[in-house]
Amino acid sequence: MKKLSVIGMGYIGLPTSAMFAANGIGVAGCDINADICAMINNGEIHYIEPGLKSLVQEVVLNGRLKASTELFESDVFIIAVHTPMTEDKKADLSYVVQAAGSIAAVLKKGDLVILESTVSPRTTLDVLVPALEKSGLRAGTDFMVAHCPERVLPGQIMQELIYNNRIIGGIDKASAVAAMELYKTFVKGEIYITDATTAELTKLVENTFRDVNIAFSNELAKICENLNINVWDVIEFANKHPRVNIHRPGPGVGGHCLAIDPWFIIEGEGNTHSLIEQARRINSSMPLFVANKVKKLLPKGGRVVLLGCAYKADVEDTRESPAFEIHRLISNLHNFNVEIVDPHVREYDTDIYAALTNANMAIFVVNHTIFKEINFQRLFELMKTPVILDTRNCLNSKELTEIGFKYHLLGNG
Ligand code: SAJ
Repeated sequence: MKKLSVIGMGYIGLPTSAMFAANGIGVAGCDINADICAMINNGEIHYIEPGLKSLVQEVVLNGRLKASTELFESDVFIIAVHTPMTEDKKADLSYVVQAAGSIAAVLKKGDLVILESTVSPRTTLDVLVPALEKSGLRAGTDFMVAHCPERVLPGQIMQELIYNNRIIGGIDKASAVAAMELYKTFVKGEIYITDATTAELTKLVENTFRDVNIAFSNELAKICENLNINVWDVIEFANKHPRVNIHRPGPGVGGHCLAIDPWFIIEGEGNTHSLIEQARRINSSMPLFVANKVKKLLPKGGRVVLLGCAYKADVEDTRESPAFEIHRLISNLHNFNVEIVDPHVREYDTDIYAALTNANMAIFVVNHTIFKEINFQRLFELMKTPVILDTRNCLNSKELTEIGFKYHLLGNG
């Protein structure tokens, strides 16, 4: 039986470890954060992901997953550390390099190293391999290296880990095949093998496709407001065409993937990225678009409540969420007092009705399912001026208008 170490017990490393462990492979989980390791060893997890906690409890209890701050000798190493973006919008590979350094210290002949973290193109060849070769061993001859980017959707990670297709890029065929054999342990989707750089760019391109498509829909939202028509109708009708699939406009694009990955493509390119960069800028302009709309609707200012600051529906993750930029922009307008409420985010989990008492406007920034349970009749009675701005088209406009709300929709002129 092979020994597997997974470095990085975060959003991807922990569920991946639990999945291997649940399928019979002993996993040594490694993280620089001792508190996280202690939590895992107690069968606890440090973030919310449906289905993860029970699986972690099971594999910790049966001894197949054990976390430590130390990295031990293994046969396979999976790197699942995060790759933040630097101030100047480049991939910060320092955690990958640090992980590679600790692997190099225990690497032996015949080992396989797999990079799951999202990285800029050529990182596997130009950064990871040289860092591992500091061991004195040679990649391709003494050990194998593959890039197997994660592609799972937060909130559905446990199912998607099993059923999504996977792209695996090796520094050579043997590396790709060895990684494929390993993932077959639990992956039921197709596994496609290629070279490392192709796998790296493919991963970035998937999220960039969504980002560019969303930018298109956001631009349409602006155009429709100018034309005094409803963008949601336009998109719905256009999407009736068999070859059209326009994404949803909104208050901006958040999360650690779509808002970041396009920059990893742009970083290594000269002048060939104007479309990708422009799409980023359009999506980043949406909080200002929302703030301007608020100013137009409430010219005299007042108390405004933002509902939702997670980066998308039904998650607790607030990374890159446009809500904070909207908050900053509206707060900076004179005579506005802005509050955030989000039942999914511990820090902002305050009473919705209390927050909206005497408020002049409720802005729905996130389409959390839980918002559907709001008693709008009660809200109507509590608010000073019953104005709603729906940035996600997630509310029942007819019902709200009947209650007496002034309902406004992003993208509807
Ligand atoms: N959004 C819109 N309009 C849309 C779709 C999304 O405004 O039509 C916004 C969301 O509100 C959110 C952001 O975009 O703020 C990103 O949300 P998302 O659901 O598109 O994606 P993520 O970031 O949660 O996960 C993506 C997924 N990639 C793809 O679907 C191609 C996931 O499979 C990846 O594993 C993940 O990125 C990642 O880790 O790269």
